[in-house]
Amino acid sequence: MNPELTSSSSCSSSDRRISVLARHLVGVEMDSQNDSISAFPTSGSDSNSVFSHVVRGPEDPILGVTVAYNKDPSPVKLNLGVGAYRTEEGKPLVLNVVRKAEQLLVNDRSRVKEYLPITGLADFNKLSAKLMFGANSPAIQENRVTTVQCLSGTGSLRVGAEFLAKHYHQRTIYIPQPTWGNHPKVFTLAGLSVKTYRYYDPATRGLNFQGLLDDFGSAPSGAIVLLHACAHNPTGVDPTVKQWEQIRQLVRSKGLMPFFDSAYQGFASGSLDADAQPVRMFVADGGELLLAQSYAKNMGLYGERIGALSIVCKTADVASRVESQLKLVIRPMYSNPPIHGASIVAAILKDRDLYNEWTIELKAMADRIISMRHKLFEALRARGTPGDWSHIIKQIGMFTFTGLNPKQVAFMTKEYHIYMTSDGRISMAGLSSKTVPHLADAIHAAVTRVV
Ligand code: KET
Repeated sequence: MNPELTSSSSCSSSDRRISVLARHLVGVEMDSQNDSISAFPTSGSDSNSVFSHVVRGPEDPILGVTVAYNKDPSPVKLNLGVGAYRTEEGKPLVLNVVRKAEQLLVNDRSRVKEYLPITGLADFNKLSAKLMFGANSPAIQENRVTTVQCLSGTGSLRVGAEFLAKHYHQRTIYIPQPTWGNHPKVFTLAGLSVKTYRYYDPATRGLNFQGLLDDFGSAPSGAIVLLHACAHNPTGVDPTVKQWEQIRQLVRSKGLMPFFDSAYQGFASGSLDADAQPVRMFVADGGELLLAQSYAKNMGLYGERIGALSIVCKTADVASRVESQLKLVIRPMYSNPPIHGASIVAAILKDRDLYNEWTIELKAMADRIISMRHKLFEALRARGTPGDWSHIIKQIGMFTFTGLNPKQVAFMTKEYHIYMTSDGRISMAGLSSKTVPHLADAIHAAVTRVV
C-alpha cells in the first residue's frame, strides 16, 4: 500500500468532512441571522419585546431620595434621607476599630475564602446573641437560642418571616403605624399578612400607648407583633421601661409572638446594654421570640450587609430543629452568607480592647447626633419659627419625625436642595454644625410659607 496515497486519501476525506461541517455551520449562522432580521426587528419601537408590558416601577421611598440627591448639581445640597451616619465634615465614617479589625484580618495569612456554612460564621453568631441577650442570659446558657448570620437587618427579617410563614400557625403580623417603609413589603413577600397597630400620636408627637394596648388586646391570639427594639424608625419615640413591661405582660398573656427588629442598638442611649433592655425583659420571662439584628448603623458596616436572626425557643431540642429548618429557608435563597463583614464583627466582639474601643466610637456617634438635635432646636428658636419644636430634642435615635407635611418637604427640596423622605423624617446623623443653619432656614421658610 502506498503510504502517501493512504495518507492523502485519508486527508482528503477528512478535508471533505471539515468542509461539509463548515458549510453546515455557516449555513446555520446565516439562517439564524436571516431569522433574526425577519422575525425580530430591533430598531424603533419596543413593541416586540416580551417585556414591553413592563411598567417603570417607582423609586424606593427611602433609597430613592439618595438617587434624586445624587442627580442634583447644587453645591449646597444636603441628604437627610437615608439613615446613614456622617461626620461633622459630612463624610461617611469608617470606624477606627473596623479599620483595625480589617488590618488584623488582612495580616492573618491563614484566612481563606471558603464558603461559610449555611448558617454563617459560628463565632459571629454566638457573639451576636451575647451582645443582645447579655453574657449571662439563661436562654444562651441553656442552648435555647439559634442564631444564623443573615444579610444585615433586612435579610434577617426576611429569613425570620419566611420561617414563620412556613412553620408558625399564625400568618398575621402586626407592624406599628408608622414604621420603617420596607417592613410591609418584606413581610408580605415572605408570605405573611400585614396589619398595623397604633403607635404614634401626631397630636402629642409621642406614643399612643393606649391605642397600642387596645390593638394588641384585640389581635387574634398567637399573632406576630413587630417591635422596634429601640430608637423607633421613623418616629424616634420609644416606650418607657414601665410601658415595655406592660407591653410584655400583654404580649405574653395573649400568646402573641414578638419579632424584634434591632437596627439601632447603641444609637438610642449610647449604651449597648441599655438599648438591649426591652429585648432582655422578654427573654427573661422564658418565652419565645424572634430577633433581627443589624450591624449597618452601630458598626457603620452598611455595605457589608451583616446581621443576624436569632430565635429564642423553649428548649434546646426545639432550637436545634428550628435551626435545621432555617437552613432550608436560606440555602435556596442565597446559599450561604458573605464572610468579610462577619469576620470584622467577630474580631471586634471577641477582643476586649477592640470591643471597648467600639463602645467609645459608638457613643461618640450617638452623642454627635444628640448635639445636632440641640443645635437644630436652638436654631429654630433663634429664628422664631412658629410651633413647638421640643420633639426634636425629645426623640431618640437617628431620626427626627419633624411633622412637616409632604408639600413642605417638596418645597424644601426644590428651594433649598434638602433631601428627606416625604413623611417629614430627617436623618439627624446626616447633619453637621455647618449645615444646621441651612436646614433651619429651610424649615422656617416651609412652615411660614407652605401650609
Ligand atoms: N430595620 C429598621 C427599623 C431600619 O430602619 C432599617 C434600615 C433596617 C431594618 C434595615 O437595615 P439593614 O441595612 O438591612 O441592616 N433603615 C435605613 C436604611 C434603609 O431604609 O435601608 C433607613 O430607614 O434609612
